[in-house]
Amino acid sequence: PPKRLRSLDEDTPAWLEPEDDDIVAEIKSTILSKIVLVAGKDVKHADIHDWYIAAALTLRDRIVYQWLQSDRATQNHGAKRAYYLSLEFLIGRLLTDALTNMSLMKPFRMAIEDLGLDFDELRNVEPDAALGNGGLGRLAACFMESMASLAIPARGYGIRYEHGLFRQIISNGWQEEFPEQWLLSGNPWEFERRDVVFDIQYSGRLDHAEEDDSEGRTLWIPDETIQAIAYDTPIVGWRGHHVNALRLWSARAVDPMRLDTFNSGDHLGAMSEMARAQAISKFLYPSDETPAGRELRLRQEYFFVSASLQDILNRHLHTDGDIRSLPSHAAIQLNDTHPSLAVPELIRLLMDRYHIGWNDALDITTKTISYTNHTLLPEALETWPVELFERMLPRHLDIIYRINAEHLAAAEKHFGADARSQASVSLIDETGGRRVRMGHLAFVGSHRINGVSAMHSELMRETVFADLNSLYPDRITNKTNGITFRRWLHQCNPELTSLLQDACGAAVLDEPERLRMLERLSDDPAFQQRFQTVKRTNKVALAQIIARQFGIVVDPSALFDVQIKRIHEYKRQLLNAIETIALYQAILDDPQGNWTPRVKIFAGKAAASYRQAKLIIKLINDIGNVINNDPRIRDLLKVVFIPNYNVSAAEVIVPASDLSEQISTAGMEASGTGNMKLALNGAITIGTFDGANIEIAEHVGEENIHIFGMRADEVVQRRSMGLDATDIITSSPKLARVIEAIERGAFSPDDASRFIPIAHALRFLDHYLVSADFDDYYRAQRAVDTKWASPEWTHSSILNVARMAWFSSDRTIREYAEDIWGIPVI
Ligand code: GPQ
Repeated sequence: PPKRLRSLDEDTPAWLEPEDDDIVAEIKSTILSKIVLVAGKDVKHADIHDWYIAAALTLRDRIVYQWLQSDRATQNHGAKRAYYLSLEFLIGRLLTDALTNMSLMKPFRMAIEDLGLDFDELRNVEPDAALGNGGLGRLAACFMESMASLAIPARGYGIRYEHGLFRQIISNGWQEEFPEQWLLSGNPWEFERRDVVFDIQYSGRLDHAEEDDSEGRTLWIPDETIQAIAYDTPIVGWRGHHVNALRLWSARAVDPMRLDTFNSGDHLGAMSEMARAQAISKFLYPSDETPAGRELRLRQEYFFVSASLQDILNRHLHTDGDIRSLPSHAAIQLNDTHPSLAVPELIRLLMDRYHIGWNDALDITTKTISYTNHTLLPEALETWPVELFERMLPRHLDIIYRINAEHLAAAEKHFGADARSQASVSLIDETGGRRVRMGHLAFVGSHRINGVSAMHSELMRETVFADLNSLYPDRITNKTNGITFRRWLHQCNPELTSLLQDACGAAVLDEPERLRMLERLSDDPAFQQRFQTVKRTNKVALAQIIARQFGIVVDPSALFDVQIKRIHEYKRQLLNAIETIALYQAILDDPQGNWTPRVKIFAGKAAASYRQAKLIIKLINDIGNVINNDPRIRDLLKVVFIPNYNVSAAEVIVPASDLSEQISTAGMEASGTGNMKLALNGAITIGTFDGANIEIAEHVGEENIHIFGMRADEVVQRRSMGLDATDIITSSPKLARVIEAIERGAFSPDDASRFIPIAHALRFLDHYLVSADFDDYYRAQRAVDTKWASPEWTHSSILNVARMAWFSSDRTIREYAEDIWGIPVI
C-alpha cells in the first residue's frame, strides 16, 4: 500500500501534493502493487494492458480523495446542484485528462518510463468511451469537464451503453460498421454502485377508479418492471480542486431468469426477460440528427430519465427534507429532446409518489427544468406516435394531455381561436398520424430554452418555435457552445501550449484571455518561426500515422486541409469533394502552374442507414484512389480518408491542421464545435455564415477567416425557387465539367453508374445548395492558396489562436450557471 496513506477522514493526504521527488517512487511502487494485487500476476507476466489498468487505478486512488472531499463540501454548504441529462457523452480517453487536471502528468510519465514502459504505448491501450455520435455528445463531455473545473456541484446522467458508437472500417472505399467493445477488458474509471438501484416500469393500464381527487392522481398499474443500476465515473476539474460524478445507468431484469421455464428445458426462453431488459443499455443508437424511430429508443429515453429523476428526488429529500424546495436545490438541464420525458416523469413522481397537487407539481417542474435545442432540421425534431405512448407510457400520455389542455387554453387567450396557431403550438402533431412533439413538450415544461449559437437561437425564435416564443416570450435564450481548452489545447497540443506559456506567461493555462498577448507577436519573425515549427512538428506526426496506417505518403510542408465531422449532406463533404475534382482537373490542365500543394483530409462516420452519406464516403475514397495514383499530379494534391474518426483521432488531427472546413449550408449547422477546436489550434477557417462560424468571424476578424456562400436568408429564398440547379450548372463550366466526370465514371471505372445518384442531386435536387455555392467556394479556396503563399498566413493563424479565448466551455458553463441554473460561480 502507499507509504503515507492517511485515514479517510483527513482532508488531503500529503501524497496528493506532489512536493518531493518521492512521488515518482511512490507512484511506481503503487503501480507495481496493483499489478500483483489487482491483476493477480507476477510483474514479469504483466502485459501492456495490465500496466494501463494498474496506472489508471493508481491515479484513481488519488482522485477518489478529492471526490469525496468535493461531495462533503457541497453537502455541508447545502449548495444547489446542476444535473445534466444527456443520452450521449462522447468522452474519449480519460487517462491523460485526469493526469493533466491532477497535475500529475510529469511524475506519472517518469514513473512509467522508469518501469521500462513507453508512456504513449500505454496511453493508447485505453479504448475511447464513445457513448455519443458527434457534436452533441462531445459537448456534454466538455461541459462535464468545465463544470468540475469551475467547481460547480454537478452530476451528469446518461446510459452506460455496453457498445458505444460503431467501429468504422473502410473496405474497398465503402463504410462498414462493426460493434464497438469498450468494456471488453474492464473499465478502471467506474464504480459500480450496487446500492443505487431503481425500478423502471413500463406499459400496463391506468385505473381511473382509483383517481383519489380532482387533482388527477391516477393509479398506474404497470406490467413490466426492470432495474437501473448506477455506475459512477469521477470527472476531475482543472488543478484537481473539484471532482464531479458522471452517473451512467445499466439495465437488468429483476430476476436473472425464470427457473420454472429453465427446468422445463427451455434454457434460452428462461433468459429472455433478462435479454429484453438488458437490451436497453446494450447499444448507442447511431442516429445523429434523425430520430431512430425505434421503440427501444423510447424505452432507453424513459429508462434513464426515470432513474435519474428518482435519484435526484431521493437525494434532495435526504438533504433537504422538503420536496417543494426542489427548484432552489436542483437545476436539471435537458441535452436536446431525448430526455424530454423528464417533464411528465417529474410531474408524475411529484404527484403520484409525493402527493403534490397538479399546479404545484407543474410549477416545481418548470422551475427546475431547462432545455437545450441542438437542431432546427425538421427531420431531426423528435416525435413519437401517440399510440406507442399509450402502450408504453400510459400515465405519461395522460399527463401530457393535461399539460396540453392548459397550454392550448393559454394559447387561445393569446392568439384567439385561430386554428393555425393552436395546431402549431400543440404538444400533439395531428398531421399524418398523431404524434407527441418532444421539443414542444420540453419547451412548455422548461423555464429556459436555449440555442447553441447566436444565429441558431435567433432562428429558433423566428422558425420552429416562433409561435411558442410569442406565447412564452423571454424563455428562449442563447448559450453559444464552447470547448474545454484542457483537452483541446493543453493535452492535444503540448508543443503549442509550451510556446503559449513562454509568450503569454504560465498563467495562460488558467486565464485564456491572456492569449490576446499573442497579437503583438503575430508579426514578430522569431515568434512566427517558432509557431511554424510547432505546426510542422504536429504535421510530421500526423503524416507518419497516415504513411504507416494507410500507406499514403504526404508531404508535411503541403497545406493540410481538413474536414472532420459526421458525414451528413448538410455538412457538405460533397462540396469539398467536388472542389477536389475541380482542382485536380485544373492541375491537369496546367501541370506546371504555381499550385499550392494540398492534402485533403477527411474523416467521419455516416449513420448506418444513411445511403447517400455512405455513397459520399465511397466517392471521396474513389477520388483519392484516382488522384493519389496519378503520376501527373506529383505531390500537388493528395486525398486521405482517415477511418474510424473518434475523439482520440481528433486529438491528433486537430493540432496538425492548417485549414478548417466548416462549409455547412447556411442556417443548418446549429453551432459546430470542431470549428472552435481547429481555430484554437491555429487552423484558418474556410466556412459559410452559419452557426458559431459567425461568432468566430467576429472574434478573429473577417480578414482572418475565409467566408463564402449564400447567407441563411438567401438559402431560404433560393430553395423557394425550386431545387433544380440546371441554370447554375449552365453558367459554371467548372461545375459542369466536374459533374460530367462523375457521371462518366471517371472515378468509378469499375462501375460507371455508381455515382449517378450524386450527380442527379447536384443537377436536379440541390436541397443543400452544393451546386449553388460551388463557384464561390472555389473562389474562396483560391484565395486560401494565395494567402498560404504569403507571410499573411502565419500572421492570421496566430491571430486565430490569440482571439479564441471566448470559446472556452468555461465561459459557456458560467453563462448557464448564472443565467439559467441560478448557481453562483466563484
Ligand atoms: N448535434 Cl440534434 C449533434 O451532434 N447531434 C444531434 O442529434 C443534434 C445536434 C450537434 C449540432 O449538429 C452541432 O451544430 C452542435 O455544435 C452540436 O450538436 C452541439 O450543440
